[in-house]
Amino acid sequence: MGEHMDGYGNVLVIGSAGVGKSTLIEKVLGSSATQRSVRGHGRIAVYESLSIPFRVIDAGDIGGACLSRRAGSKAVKRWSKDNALDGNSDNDINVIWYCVEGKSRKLIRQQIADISRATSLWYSVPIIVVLTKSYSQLEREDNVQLVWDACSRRRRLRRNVRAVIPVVADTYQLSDTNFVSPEGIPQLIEATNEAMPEGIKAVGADIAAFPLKRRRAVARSIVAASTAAGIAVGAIPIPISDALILTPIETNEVNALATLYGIGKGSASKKLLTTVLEVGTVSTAARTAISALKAIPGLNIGASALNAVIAGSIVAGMGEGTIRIFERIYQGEHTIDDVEWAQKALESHLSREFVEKATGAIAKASGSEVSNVTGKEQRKALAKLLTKALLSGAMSAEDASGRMA
Ligand SMILES: Nc1nc2c(ncn2[C@@H]2O[C@H](COP(=O)(O)OP(=O)(O)OP(=O)(O)O)[C@@H](O)[C@H]2O)c(=O)[nH]1
Ligand SMILES: [Mg+2]
Repeated sequence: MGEHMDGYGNVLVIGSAGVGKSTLIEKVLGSSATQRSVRGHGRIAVYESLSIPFRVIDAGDIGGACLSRRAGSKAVKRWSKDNALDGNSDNDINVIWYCVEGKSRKLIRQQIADISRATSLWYSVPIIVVLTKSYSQLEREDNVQLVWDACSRRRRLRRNVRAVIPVVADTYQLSDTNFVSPEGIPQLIEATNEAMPEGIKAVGADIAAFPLKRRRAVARSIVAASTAAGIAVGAIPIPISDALILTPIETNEVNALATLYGIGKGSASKKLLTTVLEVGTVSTAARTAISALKAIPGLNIGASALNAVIAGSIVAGMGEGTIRIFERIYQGEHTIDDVEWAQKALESHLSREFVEKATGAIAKASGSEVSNVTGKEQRKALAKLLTKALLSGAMSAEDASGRMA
């Protein structure tokens, strides 16, 4: 299984049980990654993906209990040796991701104290400390500093630890309408490549392309979570303008996407972000889209479900349109000053392709899987329906042509 990919570096992932190693690997490599369980090597699993320029080895809980540390280290050593016997030159571990749960300072201190021992077999291999589950934005900076301070007291770590990266691998739901967006995956990919030895490192356009693909996947998960939040808010009957009640969710969505694509929140990009938001909330394009969706004939879902699905559609359509704009800025085809272009592009997206797709999705919403359930179950079914119709494959036409209408 999984053709051997030449010239790939090897990343070894270490961390206690349950810190989020598997989740992290899945989000970095994408769902199309191949997994090889290496026979006779204990628990180790080797992951490869065409979209990422390195191989990732999950050795389980090497940093944890004594027994599994020894077994895990032995398994990795054996894997390296066997690979060498096969004539593979790329048998060495090139970079270590040391995963530490970023949720509690006490836990971080304990786990950092263990790095030296857990990585002692790979004496001079660069280490990237990944603070997993860094859900609290407020604590991220302090936690990173805490790790650097702890490492600075140990000579080997001072030399080997190259980066400390807070990560939220997967959307973390705080409530029906509130969530923490994925964070840190592109930075981790870039730092890992940076730490690779010359010759293995992906360079130039190659390395830029890898994070772009992964960014798009992360962007989709931000939009999916925002859509679910839009549906939840839309289901609550509030007597104000439809588009306005979505403002907080859309603000959150656009800001998360801006961060993901390296578009700052400073004064230079303020005009762009404000314009994008206005298109999605108070513009004629948004109002026209909403009226078009409301006018779909023959729907047998209740008023609250209808409002919910329209709200979700708008958030999904906004998100998809925003991704397209930010991607092209990220690729250097436009700048954050091309506000007029961005406005037109988003308006055109909302008034044409989007309405067509959303209309189809909403018509489907009167089908049995939605109308036979109520409450939370119904909102879940709606979210699934909308993300499928409005997000997946939505970009394939642009992928082919590299252009937006
Ligand atoms: N929402 C969210 N959940 C996460 C994240 N990272 C880990 N989790 C959850 O934390 C739990 C443990 O994550 P895993 O990825 O299985 O952890 P692991 O380190 O592979 O665990 P072992 O294989 O048992 O050593 C799972 O329920 C994950 O869904 C994250 O970034 N976001
Ligand atoms: Mg796991």
